[in-house]
Amino acid sequence: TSTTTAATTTATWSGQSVNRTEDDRLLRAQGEFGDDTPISRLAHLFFVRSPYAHARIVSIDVSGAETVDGFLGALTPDEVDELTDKFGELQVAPADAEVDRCLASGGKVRFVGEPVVAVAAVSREAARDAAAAVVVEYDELVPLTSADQAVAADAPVIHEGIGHNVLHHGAWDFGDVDFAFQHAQNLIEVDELVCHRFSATPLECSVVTVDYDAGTDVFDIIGGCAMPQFTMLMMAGALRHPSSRIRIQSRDFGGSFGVKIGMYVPATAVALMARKLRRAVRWTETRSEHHQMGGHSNERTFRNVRLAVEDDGTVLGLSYECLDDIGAYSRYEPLGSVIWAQVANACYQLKHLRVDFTSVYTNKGPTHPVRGYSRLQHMWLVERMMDLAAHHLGFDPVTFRLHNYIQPDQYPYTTVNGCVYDSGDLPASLRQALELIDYDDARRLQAAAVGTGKRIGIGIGSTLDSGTNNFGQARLMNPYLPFGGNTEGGLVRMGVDGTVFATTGGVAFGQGHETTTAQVVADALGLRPEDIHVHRGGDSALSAQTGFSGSYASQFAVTGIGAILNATAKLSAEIRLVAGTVLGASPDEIVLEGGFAKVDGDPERMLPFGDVAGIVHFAPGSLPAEVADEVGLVGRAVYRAPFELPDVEHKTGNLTLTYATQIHACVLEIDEETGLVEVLRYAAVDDCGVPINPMIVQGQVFGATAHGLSAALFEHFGYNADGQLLAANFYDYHAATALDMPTIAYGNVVSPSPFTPTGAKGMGEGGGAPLHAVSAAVQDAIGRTGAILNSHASPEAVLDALAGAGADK
Ligand code: MCN
Repeated sequence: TSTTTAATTTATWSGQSVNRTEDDRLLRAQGEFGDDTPISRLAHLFFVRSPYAHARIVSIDVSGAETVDGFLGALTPDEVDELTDKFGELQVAPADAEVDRCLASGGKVRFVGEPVVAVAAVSREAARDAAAAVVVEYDELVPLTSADQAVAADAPVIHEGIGHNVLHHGAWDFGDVDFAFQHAQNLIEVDELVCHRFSATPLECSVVTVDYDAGTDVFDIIGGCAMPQFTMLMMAGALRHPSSRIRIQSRDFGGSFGVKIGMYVPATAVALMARKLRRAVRWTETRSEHHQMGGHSNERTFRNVRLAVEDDGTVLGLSYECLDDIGAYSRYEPLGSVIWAQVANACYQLKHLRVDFTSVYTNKGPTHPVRGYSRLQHMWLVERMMDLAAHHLGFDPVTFRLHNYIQPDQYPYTTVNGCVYDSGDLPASLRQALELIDYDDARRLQAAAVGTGKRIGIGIGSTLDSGTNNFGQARLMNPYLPFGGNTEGGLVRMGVDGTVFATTGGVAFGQGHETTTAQVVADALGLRPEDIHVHRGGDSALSAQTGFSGSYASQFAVTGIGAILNATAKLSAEIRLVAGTVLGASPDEIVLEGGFAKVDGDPERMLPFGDVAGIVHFAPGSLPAEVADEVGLVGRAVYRAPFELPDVEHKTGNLTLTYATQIHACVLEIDEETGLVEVLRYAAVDDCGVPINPMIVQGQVFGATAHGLSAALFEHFGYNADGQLLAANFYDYHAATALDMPTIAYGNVVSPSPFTPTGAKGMGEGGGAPLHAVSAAVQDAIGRTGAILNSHASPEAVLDALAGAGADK
């Protein structure tokens, strides 16, 4: 059901569930994934990885590898230290002294699975054998496997150059928290809550192929890369190589969900090997390797969490301390320390907020952005506290939320830290979600289950997906960064025969960009989506023409489509100028329809697009010079968020452009004996403003829901005391399959964004609502006898909670 109508008035294709253009080639197995590209004289690379979490490297002997048939070459840390600079980082001193290179640097290894030596051979198998023959001698050091160990006064230091294990510390104080705590009648306090470590497990692990041309000194890189321009910059810096001589091409790839932003690290080793061997080299990551260093989510411990609540249920203020365990290297961190602030209020009218945030190094796999990066942990905490407060004060969680939600007439809503939420209707979304799970009936089921050995719980997850801005927020942490928010580029041109081509800056790896781009361009030029040829921006050579960007932060629907629309408007103006000139009309009188430029209201006077292109490309002399000089039938444009820079001094940020909401509701059953959880009913209600393609939006919602449910119920990257990863394969790390998934009832509400060209809001990340909904439902099943203090509803955690461990205050 929709509560509002579309903002676009002339849309024929936008707003329709047009079938995805990309599916035809993917379903016929004609996609081109990492391992598919045929390359002649291809060498294969395999990494020798550290078996220890923290150790000094005493010696490395590659002579054994040299005797393996097919061996081609090896790359050692000493060579890497000599040939490269450390990767660029976002952090400021002293944490910028971190040593991060593509192989273990500074004579140490810092997590199990860290690449130590790279070996190349004529086949993948030979490379693996050669790697196995490399002997590395280690001197074990004490591993730090928790954030608490890392901040202890006598903790060994992971990066000696820094001198301690703290990457970043920030105190964020918005409003007047002390006032809130002095005046509220109720204080809900929890000592500790933990958001667990999981990841995204894309279907395709990373595959990177690098060809090096000694003649032109160009690295040609093919691999799934979510941000080609960012990767190119990181690699250019590390390799001391001009970025103009690094080309990155991402073709089809089986998902990123944020984690493949880190591909610049292994890709740098592959590039060095390709240059060393003067031949193309491919690295194909195994699943275990991916689990070890493919990028984990932020593992966050919240302490001294306090929520101030009035007797009538009004939430006034929240404060907490937080320790983020980011693993051994700060790949894209410490952005996680601050990016939660985009959603400081979560979905609520919170007036006062204080967060003391510390992110620390440990001897675990590095964290990367993972769908909902850093924000979902904050929102999980807020949702948890809402439920605990409702339980404690005797409110129904639904009533409590409806009372505290930001109300529809309050948008645009300025949050406690100065972000502007654009639009939303949370109460309508919640009511729809409750209808979809039949809330009243679920409560009856719950009552009927009492005493049966099964418990029923009902939970709500309220969440936001904040589209468009990472870099603006990064300035809050590091004011020296040159970034002032995100832009995205787009290029739309007409070929010599009138065919229209569109090139996006965003990279597509499953989101359906080809289709939605074709829809909006078709509308703007009076064509059909199948008439538009879309180049996805996964090629840095192409996206260099369109602008810096890639795919992250649920931004394509806003910035990517915004740029494409701006570019199309420029092309449209040129078409109308040429046609008007030829047909003797003003450009304003020309309408574009069905592949023709027509004089409005005069059906006799029209020019096919092919003729427009023909005149411009082959007969420019037939146009007046001032027109011919103007038109190239190319529209190139950027789109940027129309906001000012954040006020760094006061730590406020208003560069995020859109806030899609998702309200999930869940009914689950707990087996009191085993602690097993079964989801009985599930509803996801999305409000991403005006959908460009409702079917694609629904697909994204289903994907994000499955991801979140899997994280909540199954996925966990645990480490033992030695720093060994306990879930390095799919036997030990259960990622949900279709069989594990409940039927998801889908609903939508449309609150158009007043800030975007189509009224759309970015929504692909989903915001982690299933994590919140599952924790809430387990809490509801358990009631006041225990509190759900961990985001992972494992059977053990459920049994602990049932036993009343960690009772809420
Ligand atoms: N869309 C729409 N109407 C809207 C909003 C979005 O039709 N009102 C469409 C867009 O045109 C786009 C898709 O929905 O085709 C997602 O759009 P958006 O929310 O802008 O997100 P991005 O395209 O920028 O993609 C990134 C986002 C993120 S940050 C993660 S993480 C994620 C996600 O998308 N990773 C994914 N979805 C994924 N889907 C797949 N299959 N694989 C991943 O790795």
